[in-house]
Amino acid sequence: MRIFYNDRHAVHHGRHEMFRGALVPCFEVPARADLVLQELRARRFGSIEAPPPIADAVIERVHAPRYLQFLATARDDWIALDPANAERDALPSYWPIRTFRTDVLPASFPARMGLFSFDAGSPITAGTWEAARHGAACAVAGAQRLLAGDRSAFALTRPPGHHAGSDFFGGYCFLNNAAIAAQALRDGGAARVVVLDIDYHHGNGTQAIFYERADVFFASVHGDPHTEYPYYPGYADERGAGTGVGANLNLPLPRGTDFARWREALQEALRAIRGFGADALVVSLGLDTFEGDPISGFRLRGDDYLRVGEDLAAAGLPTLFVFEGGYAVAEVGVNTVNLLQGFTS
Ligand code: SP5
Ligand code: ZN
Repeated sequence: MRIFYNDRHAVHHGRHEMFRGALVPCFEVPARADLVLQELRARRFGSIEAPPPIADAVIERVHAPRYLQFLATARDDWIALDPANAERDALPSYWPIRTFRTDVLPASFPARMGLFSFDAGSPITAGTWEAARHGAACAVAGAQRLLAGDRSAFALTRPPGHHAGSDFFGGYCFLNNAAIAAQALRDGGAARVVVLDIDYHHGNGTQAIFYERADVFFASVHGDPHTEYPYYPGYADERGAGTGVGANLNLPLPRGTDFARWREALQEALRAIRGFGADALVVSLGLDTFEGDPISGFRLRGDDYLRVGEDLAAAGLPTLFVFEGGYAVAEVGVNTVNLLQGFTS
């Protein structure tokens, strides 16, 4: 399996996120990707390479130009507010809910930041734009391998992507790597593509991007939004809209769910995927379903990921894995490579 590694990921290293009124250290840290890379090397799994650069046009297939413009200049705009901001990360404080105007682009940077985000947990740092762009390049390079006939590929990158929508960031995500890859597969000739999201958190960004489309099926197994982040989307009755009706499947599960029950939901998603008749599969690979995850509530164990990989392989589709969440840093490398090993065994 070819692994496209984002060797620029560590330039995005947020200091703090807002949690219940306090700034706490970021959960989404560079060591996560470092430890996956270390485990891949230790087990001599796959061939690790750098992706070719990505063209803006490929990102623009998924993300709105005014949002990309915002991200590209956010750091400079933040420092222009106050030179002392060079030592701080940017977090939003204002959001335009419901009846507020969102058609006018505010001149104020903090106001623009709220327009393009949905939480205060996703700091924009000095390296966010660079790391995110290189990450999207990894996902697209993997998609190109599938189009060239490879059975599988892995985009090892951070920041993650599945919470980012066409024109918003949040949930530690800025560019939706999985969605950009799915679109690249479509544009490269795959008629029907599936994104299967097995991160603990609902992939609201990916769902939103493809919600009205019949050519990209989105399926997600995740914590019940009644109690779990991102709270507002992710319910089972979200089935798609317009021509996309039926091409969205949410399988929310309660906090505390163990592997046996989680695996039944995975099988249900895989049955739906088989029925859809896809040419390629993109897996949003979050490892925050692990029992030791500090911010999540499922109870998968290390060896369970071998079985997950086997189940995914049984779908029989060219498969691109895109790294998403997983915050039990000490175990994230072993769990990730277990899953990939299960897939290839
Ligand atoms: C990609 C991904 O997995 N994003 C997840 C974003 C979750 N953000 C909300 C985190 C809430 C932190 N809860 C801390 C609990 C400490 N006991
Ligand atoms: Zn997650």
